[in-house]
Amino acid sequence: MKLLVFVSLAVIVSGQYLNTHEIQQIVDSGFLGLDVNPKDNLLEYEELVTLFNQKDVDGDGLLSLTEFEAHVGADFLFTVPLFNYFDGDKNQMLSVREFVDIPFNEMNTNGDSQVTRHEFDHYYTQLIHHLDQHHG
Ligand SMILES: [Ca+2]
Ligand SMILES: [Ca+2]
Ligand SMILES: [Ca+2]
Repeated sequence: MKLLVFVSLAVIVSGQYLNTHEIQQIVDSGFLGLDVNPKDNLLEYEELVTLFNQKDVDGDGLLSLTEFEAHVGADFLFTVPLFNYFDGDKNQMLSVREFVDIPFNEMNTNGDSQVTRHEFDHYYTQLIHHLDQHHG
C-alpha cells in the first residue's frame, strides 16, 4: 500500500494529470474539511465565515499561505496553486471576500444561502481539473 501511494505521488510529480478518481478524492476531502459546523452535507455562508475566522490564527482578518496550508493539510498537492487562484489581488493574503464570498457565489448557482454537495462538486471538480492542467 505504501508503495502504491509512493508510485501515484511520483506520477503526479512527474507532471501527468490526475485521473477522475484522484480528483474525486480531492473534492471529497475538500468538502469534508469545509462542512464542519453544522455537518449537514451543506455549506452555509456563515459556516464558511466561521471557518475562515478559525483558520485566521493571528486574527488579522486575512489568511496567509501558512494559515491556508494548515487548513488544507501539508501534503495537499494544490496548496500553492489554489492559494494563488483565490488570491485575486495577488497580495499573498486571502480576504473573506476572496476565500468565502467570491467562491460561495460561484458555487451557489441557484442563489439561496447554502451550497449543496452537488454544487460544490461541480465547482471544485472543474477548479482542480483546471489547476491540474496548469500547474507544475
Ligand atoms: Ca454545513
Ligand atoms: Ca491571518
Ligand atoms: Ca488577496
